[in-house]
Amino acid sequence: MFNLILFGPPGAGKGTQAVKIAEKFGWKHVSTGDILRSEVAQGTPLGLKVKAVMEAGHLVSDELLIEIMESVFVKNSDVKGFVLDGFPRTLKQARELDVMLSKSGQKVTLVLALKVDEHELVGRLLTRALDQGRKDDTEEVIKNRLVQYHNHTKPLIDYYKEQKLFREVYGVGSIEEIFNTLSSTILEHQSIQK
Ligand code: B4P
Repeated sequence: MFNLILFGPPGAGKGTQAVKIAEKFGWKHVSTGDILRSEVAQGTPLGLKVKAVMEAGHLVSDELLIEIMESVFVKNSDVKGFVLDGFPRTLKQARELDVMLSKSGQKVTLVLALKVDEHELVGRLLTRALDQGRKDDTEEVIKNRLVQYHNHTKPLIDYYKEQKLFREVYGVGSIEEIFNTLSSTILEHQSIQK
């Protein structure tokens, strides 16, 4: 089983690339952002709890995210692999992910990070605001999301570097070019594992 974490700041292209990777390799795409947005759209108790937090560009609590991911793993015990998009986002989530995977004898296989400079990130998210009208794509909220990334998510780079799981790919260029680089990095990693 291949457990891939697609890593990067908001707007780096994680969601865009995760869909393509999941399709090519036959893996299950799990976007915690999509899961949370769907709860908000349906007005579930969980959605009502997280709506304001998300709209302000803050991180939803680790406890809720861990609960969500536990149920994802239970429901998808038969898949060949996972593309985790947006999870983990804090050190606590990363450590809990290791615990959850170890319950079925699994580990994180590879962390692929998309490297994109901040100016490009803000531009992309503002463009998405025009196309999709996401409430967290305003300039002020984007700034907040980047601060959250620097404070809580960026430290995961060292966590995964220490485990020699971290690989970085340049995330600027055409979607297809970036996808090809990500795919060949995965294939290379698979061949080393065999
Ligand atoms: P997410 O949905 O994960 O938000 P994101 O980081 O902005 O998504 P992503 O990075 O995938 O955007 P993409 O590049 O695809 O999370 C939203 C919120 O949910 C968080 O702020 C938080 O509140 C909450 N949340 C989620 N997970 C959590 C967790 N684990 N813990 C706590 N809270 C959590 O897209 C960006 C834009 O760029 C798109 O418009 C795309 O078309 C464009 N793009 C992509 N590739 C491009 C390229 N190569 N060139 C030009 N544009 C490109």
